[in-house]
Amino acid sequence: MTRLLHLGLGAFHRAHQAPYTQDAGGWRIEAVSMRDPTLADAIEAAKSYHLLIRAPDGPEARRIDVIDRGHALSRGAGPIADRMAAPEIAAVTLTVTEKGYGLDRATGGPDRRDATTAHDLAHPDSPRGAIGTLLLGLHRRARAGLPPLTVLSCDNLPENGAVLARLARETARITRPGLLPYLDACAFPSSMVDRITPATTEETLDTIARLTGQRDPLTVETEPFSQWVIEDTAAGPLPDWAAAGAQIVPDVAPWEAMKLRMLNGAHSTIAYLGLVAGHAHVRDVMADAALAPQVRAVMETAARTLPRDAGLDPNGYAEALTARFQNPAIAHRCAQIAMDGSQKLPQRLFATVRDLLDRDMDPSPLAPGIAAWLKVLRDPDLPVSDPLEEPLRAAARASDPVREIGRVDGLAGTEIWQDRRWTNALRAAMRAGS
Ligand code: CS2
Repeated sequence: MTRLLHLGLGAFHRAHQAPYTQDAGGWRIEAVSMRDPTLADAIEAAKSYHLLIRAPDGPEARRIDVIDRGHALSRGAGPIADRMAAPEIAAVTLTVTEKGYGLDRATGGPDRRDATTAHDLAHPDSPRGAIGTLLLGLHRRARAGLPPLTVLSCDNLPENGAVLARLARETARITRPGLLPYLDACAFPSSMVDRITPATTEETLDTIARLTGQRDPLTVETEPFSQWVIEDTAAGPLPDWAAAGAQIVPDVAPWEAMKLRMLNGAHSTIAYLGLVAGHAHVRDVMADAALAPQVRAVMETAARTLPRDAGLDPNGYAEALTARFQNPAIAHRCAQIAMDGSQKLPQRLFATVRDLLDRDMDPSPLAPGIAAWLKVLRDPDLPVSDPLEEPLRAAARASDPVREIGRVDGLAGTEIWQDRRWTNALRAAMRAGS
């Protein structure tokens, strides 16, 4: 029976939560494509797809057939909300990307500058975004007298569960105050998700055809490594994800901090250093003798900000990350990781800088990546896909970009841009990289 409703049918869901759910057994998924209706139709018609798992010593194919139905949000939120209000549904999971939350990080509430969010606040019965759809579904579910749901964020945001719970409440306060008690009864566990999933290319399809005899257009390529750490709180039953290898823990925060700051912080650094140096892929940056030590320095510096008593192994993690980034079989494009910097850098790098400054530690190892970000923003020939592209590019091109970036409306975590210890480090990195 379908018991999980997932928002965000992108490659990451298909490479991460879907295989965990298949391995857990018994549960089936109904998934919503937030943008592309053809993907929803294709998944529903095929009822399966391939994972192409790229180990350094050769690829392996795996068939995933745990997704039964596909919905397209662009065709209207109503049918999706109705499914959320079906008695057999017990949990909603989300991979809608950082910007998909429409979160105002300064308030924790909805960001009215975001067009989708503004629309959903004005039209809560015909939402176009993730939070509006979730609230419409929960509203119908509450009205039907059905038990509350577990709502599990699987996006790369720190304390993603708590952030989502607060955002849902703040939004409901405006659009559906009557829903607040029901929201209180739902559970919003936090989770740390990890699996490198480059965008599918023609080469992905050629390889899967070679391995399986079928050129499956729904193939998703990924790495062998996979990790999922889930907070131990729920409103009802969940799949036995622990049996499938997930870690269920009382507090996800240390795991999230390690992953966001070490993996994603290094990843964004790689992406911008790579774009500036003319490298297409992560592995090329890792093979560049001038750049690889800078990446390693980001990991090691981020590790100093992690809690010491949480059972983490940051040294082992850095070793493993280096090998994952070097994986010669994975062609992960710098341009893919570079997108949406304004949504990613606050938790990946700025928060680390802030913690270093608070402890009177040197943040300069994090400066080259940010300096490269500014350089990318200044270069009209380099790709920037970011909801704040216009103001960021303008700030980066100003005569004093370091001062102006800290003033961009909607960019979070910018307290550090007032601190001379950070701005001096950044200016030095900019001079070194110019
Ligand atoms: C990447 C992540 O695209 C990006 O910004 O840093 O998607 C990264 O590959 C995953 O978080 C790995 O788990």
